[in-house]
Amino acid sequence: MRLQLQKKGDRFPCCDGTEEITQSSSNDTPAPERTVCQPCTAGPHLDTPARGEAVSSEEVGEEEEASEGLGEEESEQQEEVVEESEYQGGFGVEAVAAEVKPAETSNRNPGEMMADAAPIQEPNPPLILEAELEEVEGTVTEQEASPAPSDTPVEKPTKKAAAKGSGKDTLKKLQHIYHTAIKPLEQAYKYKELRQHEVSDAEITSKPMVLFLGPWSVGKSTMINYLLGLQNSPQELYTGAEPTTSEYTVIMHGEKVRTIEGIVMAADSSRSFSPLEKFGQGFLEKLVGIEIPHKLLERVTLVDTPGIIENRKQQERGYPYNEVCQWFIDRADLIFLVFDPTKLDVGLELEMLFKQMKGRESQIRIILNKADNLATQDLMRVYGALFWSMAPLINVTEPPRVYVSSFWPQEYASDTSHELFRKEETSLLEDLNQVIENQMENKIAFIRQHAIRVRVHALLVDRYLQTYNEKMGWFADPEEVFRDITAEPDRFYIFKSVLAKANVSKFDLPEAEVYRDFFGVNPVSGFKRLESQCGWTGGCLLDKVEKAIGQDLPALLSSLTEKKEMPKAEEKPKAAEKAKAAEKPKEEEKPKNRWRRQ
Ligand SMILES: Nc1nc2c(ncn2[C@@H]2O[C@H](COP(=O)(O)OP(=O)(O)OP(=O)(O)O)[C@@H](O)[C@H]2O)c(=O)[nH]1
Ligand SMILES: [Mg+2]
Repeated sequence: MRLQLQKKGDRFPCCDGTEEITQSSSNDTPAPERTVCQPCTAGPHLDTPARGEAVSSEEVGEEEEASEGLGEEESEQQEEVVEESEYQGGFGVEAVAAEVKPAETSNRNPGEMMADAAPIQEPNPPLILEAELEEVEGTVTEQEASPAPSDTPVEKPTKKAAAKGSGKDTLKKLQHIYHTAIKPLEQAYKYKELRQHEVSDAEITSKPMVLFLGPWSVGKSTMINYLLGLQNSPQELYTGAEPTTSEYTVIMHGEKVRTIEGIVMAADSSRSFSPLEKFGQGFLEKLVGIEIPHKLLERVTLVDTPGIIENRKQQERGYPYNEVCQWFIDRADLIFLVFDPTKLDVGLELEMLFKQMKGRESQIRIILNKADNLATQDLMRVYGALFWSMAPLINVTEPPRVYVSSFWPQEYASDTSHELFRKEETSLLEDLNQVIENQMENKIAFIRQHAIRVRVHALLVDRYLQTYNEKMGWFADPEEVFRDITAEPDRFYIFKSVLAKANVSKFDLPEAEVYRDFFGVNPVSGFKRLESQCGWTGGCLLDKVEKAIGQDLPALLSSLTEKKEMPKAEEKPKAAEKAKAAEKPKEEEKPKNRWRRQ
């Protein structure tokens, strides 16, 4: 049974006497300012279960069992969810209610179910800033120091808290490595001005980001609506058969539904989007944030993007499209590259995007969406064609995973592969869940990739400077020398000599033209040689970055893996429990991931 759409407004039935906020359009179509009502009661439930398999009563039982086993802390959190959801008018209440409701009346959307499928023992903590970390740690110490009042039950440190603690630790170490080993070199060689790639604390501590990219009208916005269950709600993203989305829409968690203009998002340094200000006011007008109190968004931020229109000239967009894409691609923990099987045109803009994704292949998932438009045989043909057109673009031994399904709440057409679509949808959600759980690993990898780029940049500037100094004789014209070396860097083996250094990949080298502009603003003579960037106590800047890339960050990564594995060893059931468990019939075993259908 597929999810049935509701009449507009049903989810937010109570507007009288509630706060009204406006939500602007995120589309080309000049939509009127929309009023979002903050409901005073929970919206009604849909009568049919979500698409795919319904939550079985067996699973519901398991969930009840699990919640019985939760500590006080968890119960409190659940109460909070209920309070919040009353306010949301349906999202959260439905989620909690679905835990105890029989499958037939469950109406939860896939994203919500996935959010619930999160392991009770979080591998990574909610991310917070260093200052907050210290504050938190200070509070903990104070609490530990003062004895608990006799009538207060002493809260034992739970495994969840321990896991959180270890995650916080990793985050703190990551920030420390960035600030002490990478940032100094970044600043000394003005890396920020080269690629507009500065890493902020907010970025290090932000939630994982999922980016939706692809040609126009392939169903990106519909997919987000479906994942979050936004269809027919006032927050529903605009969709349509024509090119619809013209803005980068960041869908994130908030206490209440509200829209944030791009200029406001960029001005707020506590958000990870403030570096986007560098792409100009033209771009900020194309950036919009939507905060929604949704459970999935507590763990992940989704970004909808304008569809690629191959025959559109880039300058028409009014902002540097490729650079903006690069910014999001570099930071995305997961990139959903969505295609419509009925129009697989790979043109120049998409090719450019593939180039920009080099090095991020493991984050890419290709989605052959709207697969319900084709009969199975045609779909197979399209699948082959997709790989054929992508082969020269994604040149890795292990090509990205392709998901074939139809990510919308409508019924699949009768002559299509229902079973396959459902399984693919489940796999995609598991994949997403995995990425959320691995967020800390991704952050470390992101910082390491950033460090590699900073190192390459510093080596290049150093080599330019060395060449410049060598060419500058008593009678040399500085202007002429500068022009020579920036116009023809290959004549002076600038890039080749950097490439010859250990661990420099040609794919990490920026284009030579980039340095013509860079040195035009930052004269080459204004920099210092790398060999002179050493302090008495701190060592040399380059050595620090190299140590971070080669030792510190990989060590942090492996310590994280060890920490994740450790609780498993501690949790080993005692012999008696083991024997008891062995007696139980297999079906009663709890699946590791509650989302996975066994
Ligand atoms: N048959 C079918 N149609 C779909 C599916 N998903 C979306 N659509 C339709 O495809 C059209 C385009 O959907 P959008 O979500 O607006 O596509 P988009 O990729 O966001 O488009 P742009 O914003 O223009 O880039 C709409 O008319 C949707 O109703 C699907 O799974 N199957
Ligand atoms: Mg769209």
